[in-house]
Amino acid sequence: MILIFGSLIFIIVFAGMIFAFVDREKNNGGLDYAEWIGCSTNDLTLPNEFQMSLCGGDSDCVPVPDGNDQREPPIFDFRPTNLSRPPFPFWFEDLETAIIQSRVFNQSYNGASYDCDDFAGDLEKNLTVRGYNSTFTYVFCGRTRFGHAYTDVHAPDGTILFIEAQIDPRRRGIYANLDFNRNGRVSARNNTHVNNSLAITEGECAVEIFENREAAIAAGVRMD
Ligand SMILES: [Ca+2]
Ligand SMILES: [Ca+2]
Repeated sequence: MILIFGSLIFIIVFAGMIFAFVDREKNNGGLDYAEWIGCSTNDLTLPNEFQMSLCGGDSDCVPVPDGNDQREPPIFDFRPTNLSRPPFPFWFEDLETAIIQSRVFNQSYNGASYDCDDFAGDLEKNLTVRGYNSTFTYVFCGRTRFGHAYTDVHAPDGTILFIEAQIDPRRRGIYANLDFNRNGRVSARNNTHVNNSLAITEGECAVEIFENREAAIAAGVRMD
């Protein structure tokens, strides 16, 4: 009797585990999200922690806003590019060649004088000169007080790639997935900064896209 009862409990628990797994897969559209989106890490459950490691161990790569700006400027949705089936394969190859030739990733990280915003700003300039529609993205996460900067490149079909400028493209992981809440789009402010760490746009973070690093500073983003 005890044996039968124990077996029954085991079967119920095991079935629960299977249903939990199926449900999780269903929420992700039945796809391995990491492979689908071409992101910067194999484990997207901790995107912020992964990005912190890219700041040379300095989690305050760019300062997090702490003001009391109550404005609510419009939020735009950007579509990340599916890197497993890129619509412009030669365009992607050329882009990676351009990033390698820029050699920005070879700069030495220095938390006081050359950190993420400098990498991202310099790569943006370099790619713009090479003819790419390139922009600069500032990310801050209010709850964790994490800040980071990326270079973006806009693909010919209007989708956007967020690039970790501190990584050699010959290694995996230069494309960052900023779809923190996994709803298939990156919600961001465009050329506008809100100095309020609670003014989030994407998951628990705010994503702000600017023409370049200088435009971000002019809009009020603090860079160290
Ligand atoms: Ca999203
Ligand atoms: Ca800096």
